[in-house]
Amino acid sequence: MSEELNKKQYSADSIQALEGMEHVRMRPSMYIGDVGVRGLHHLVYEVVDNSIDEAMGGYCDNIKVTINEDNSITVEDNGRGIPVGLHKKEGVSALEVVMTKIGAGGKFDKDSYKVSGGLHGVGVSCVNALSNHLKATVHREGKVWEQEYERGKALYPVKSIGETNVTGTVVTFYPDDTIFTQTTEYNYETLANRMRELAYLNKGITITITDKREKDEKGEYVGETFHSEEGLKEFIKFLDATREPLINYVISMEGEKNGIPVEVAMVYNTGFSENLHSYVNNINTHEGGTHLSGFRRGLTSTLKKYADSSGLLDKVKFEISGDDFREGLTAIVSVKVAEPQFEGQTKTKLGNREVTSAVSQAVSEMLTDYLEENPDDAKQIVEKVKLAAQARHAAAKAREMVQRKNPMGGGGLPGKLSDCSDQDPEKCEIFLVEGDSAGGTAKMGRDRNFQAILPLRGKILNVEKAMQHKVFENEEIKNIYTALGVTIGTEEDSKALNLEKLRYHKVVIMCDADVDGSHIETLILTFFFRYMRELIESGHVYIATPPLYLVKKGAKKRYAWNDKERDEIVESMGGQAGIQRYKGLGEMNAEQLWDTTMNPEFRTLRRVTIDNATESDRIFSMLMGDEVPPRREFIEKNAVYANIDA
Ligand code: 0RA
Repeated sequence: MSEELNKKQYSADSIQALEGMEHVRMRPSMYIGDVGVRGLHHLVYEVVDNSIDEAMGGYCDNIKVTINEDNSITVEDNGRGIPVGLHKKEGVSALEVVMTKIGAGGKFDKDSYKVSGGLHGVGVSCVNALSNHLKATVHREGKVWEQEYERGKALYPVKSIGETNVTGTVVTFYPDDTIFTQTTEYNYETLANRMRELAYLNKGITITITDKREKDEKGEYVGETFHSEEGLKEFIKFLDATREPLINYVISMEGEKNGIPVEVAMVYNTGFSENLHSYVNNINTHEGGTHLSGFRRGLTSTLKKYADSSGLLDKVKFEISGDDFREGLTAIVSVKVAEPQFEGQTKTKLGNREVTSAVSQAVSEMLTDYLEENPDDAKQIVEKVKLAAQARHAAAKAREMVQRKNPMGGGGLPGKLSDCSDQDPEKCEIFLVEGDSAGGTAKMGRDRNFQAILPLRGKILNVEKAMQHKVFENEEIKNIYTALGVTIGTEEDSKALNLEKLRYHKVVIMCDADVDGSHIETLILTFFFRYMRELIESGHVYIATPPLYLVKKGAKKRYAWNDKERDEIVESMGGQAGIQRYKGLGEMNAEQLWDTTMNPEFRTLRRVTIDNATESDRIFSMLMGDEVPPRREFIEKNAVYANIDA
């Protein structure tokens, strides 16, 4: 009995002890999502969010983020400075409470409107817990205050180290490499993209990012300054820069509805895809939710009402659906919700019911005014909607064809597919291979038990520039649908992808490591991004990485995936080795392809993720769209393969 009690007591104590900072270190993923690249970058967002909060309260307009030479991060703002006075309940300075108590972040400032905060809203104390070392410097009340921490524990009480005539907070932290075991190296572009996004979402703030690890041609540190006076209105121009506008005007509104701050901006382009981006408290809600439903509802009802009453639809015989109003539409919806409920697989779907009608009303008012004041634009939009409806009817027919040929529908698998024998989707993989000849090699090299091969002929259709029915009529694309066993339309959503009968849990794109190969890879990814995004989001899409070199000396043979590796291998062989550069998969024999690229024991597959859907959307439309200059610039900046072939 007493032993029993002891046990209970013990576990209660251990839970107590684990509370807070220790728990963060023990279960970091619970707080920051993961301890990979994403989680590492999340630390920065968490610290910056505190400064954004301060800015949203109107106390700060300048935020500086620096990647230091040693990969530590400094975030600096010109806000009021975190209070350093005694926190009565805790008996230490408020700064120490903010930095070392989980969930304490700024709770003692009830008046300010706090809605920002990272994906998990865990606060800067989490960052502290997950850092080897962190230093907080506060400029406040004429003095400079400082406190340092190791793995979340204060090294000394707050001390004054000098005088100052400004206010603000500076935080420098070193991510703990025993927690972030994969990497502690920051990616400039990832951070810069988020800072740009934050600057657009919070107009008026200036956010500067500097990378002290790298200098440009002029000998200056790499960096950018982001500042937007017009917020979403400018954001949408940035997102749609490579598309051809249908109307030369950004429709936008900003205001409060039922106590919920709502901001919306939208434009129509001549393209066919729908690009909706939504944010709640500066967080990108990839899975949408009630705010996006409100947007759709407001848009459809207002446009429909206008089109009906203006007589523009008088001679139209077919029915017009909600989707038709969104073809060629790029829109951003940003709301601030005091107590957001996040749902969905990745917790990025807003659940708060009250938000739907707030956004819907806001959009209706905005659009009604706009349509009345701009009858010419209104007519253009309605004409586009009519065309979209027409095309949708054609697409529906083509899509039926895709579905009828579905393996479960009895239509049979594509003739070009070399299927595997195992029937368990979880164990099965399909390789989408560029060209029939590489397809042949892959077919010979594979393990036919669980690996299927689908050769794709030449360049697949650029879906970014094609109307929907053309996409569904395309042979290669039909083959992909049929081979994968996925269909379009679920009970909930007629356009959603149905993955229930997915036949392979790994879908691997295998292309040559050259310019053409990477182009084809981009075309296939564009197709997946626009038409099978759920497949990417559920983690089923991978890219194979064939080696670039074979290094030979005598009987010794080794493969290299980049120049550095090649040189190291040559050196390890004592120099003077023969080097073969693989120009394509076709130059490898079946055994080599298996050894290097297909054998699960030795290969490297890169899983495709959508880190930042907003940026991905922009890049796909740029890479696959009509305008050449931005594409050339991107390719030159990212020309891994182009250089090799030059
Ligand atoms: C609570 C109260 C006050 C400032 C802050 C929080 C604050 C926190 C952070 C985090 C990063 N930068 C920050 N700047 C300010 C001040 C309350 C007052 O001065 O009355």
